[in-house]
Amino acid sequence: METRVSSPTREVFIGDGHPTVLIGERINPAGKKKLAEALKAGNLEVVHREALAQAQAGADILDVSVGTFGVNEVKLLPQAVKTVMDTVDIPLCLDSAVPEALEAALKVYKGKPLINSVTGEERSLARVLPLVKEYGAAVIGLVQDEKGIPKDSERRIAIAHKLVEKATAFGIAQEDIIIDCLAFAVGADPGSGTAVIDTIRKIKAELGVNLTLGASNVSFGLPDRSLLNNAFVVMAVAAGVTCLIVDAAKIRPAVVAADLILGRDKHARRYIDSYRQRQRLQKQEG
Ligand code: THG
Repeated sequence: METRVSSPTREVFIGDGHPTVLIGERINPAGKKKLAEALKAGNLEVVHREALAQAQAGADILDVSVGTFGVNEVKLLPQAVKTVMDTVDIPLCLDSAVPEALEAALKVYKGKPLINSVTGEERSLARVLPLVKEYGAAVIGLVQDEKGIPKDSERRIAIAHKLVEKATAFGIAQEDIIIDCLAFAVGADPGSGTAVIDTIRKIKAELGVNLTLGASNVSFGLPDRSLLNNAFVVMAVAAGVTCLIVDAAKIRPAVVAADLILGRDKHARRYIDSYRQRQRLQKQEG
């Protein structure tokens, strides 16, 4: 199972035979007052800067979200996507809960993007799957439906089956569906960490599709979030997740280490390169 996404000049492959793919999460106004204010004013300078920084930090794909109160996503998402395409040459993940905004972004995107996301809700399936098919994109499917995000593994797995069935019925290849098991804050619910890991293992065994996670959700409300996020992504990768929506600058070293341990880094080349790059940066800074 191999998902291919692309920019005009680069291809990225997601799958068990490849190192874990990192989708940079930082172009997203959630929890970032400055970025939210800039976006409301139509200023895309921060988007440009974040794109550069994340590519430099080793993100393989960039998630682009402008969703915040007071922003017209249909207008702004394609503008943000153009800004990012003019800044970096890596593939993009178009992130919006507004299908019209996804469509507007798809119209300007050059290459094969990831669409983030479709849910198990009939309304979302009916609106987003045709876009995935028409634009030849790949899509992230969230395991939530009209009743919200199920707590138990069985219902999450059932939604994953439904997402894959509906997409394939639309003529979308299984390779182009990536399931997101949806992580919860462990501080709020002590069982949520193991529930997600358990769900990942089962969906992987039953469906064989690629899997992703937005890792930062795990640490909401707790101190030293980066430590928790790092511990969590290593477990998720060991359980079968093949791409992650993360802050690459904070997460990449641990994921590169996990990939080496799991046999996805021949001759430890990426591990050693990653070490050398951090050393160079430290010297520059210190
Ligand atoms: N699954 C999928 N897509 C997603 C998510 C997911 N997209 C959005 C989100 N979750 C992933 N992106 C982010 C972006 C930012 C933060 C977390 C997840 C974040 N922001 C800090 C905060 O809220 O405190 C602020 C960070 C800062 O200022 O540096 O944590 O799960 N498919």
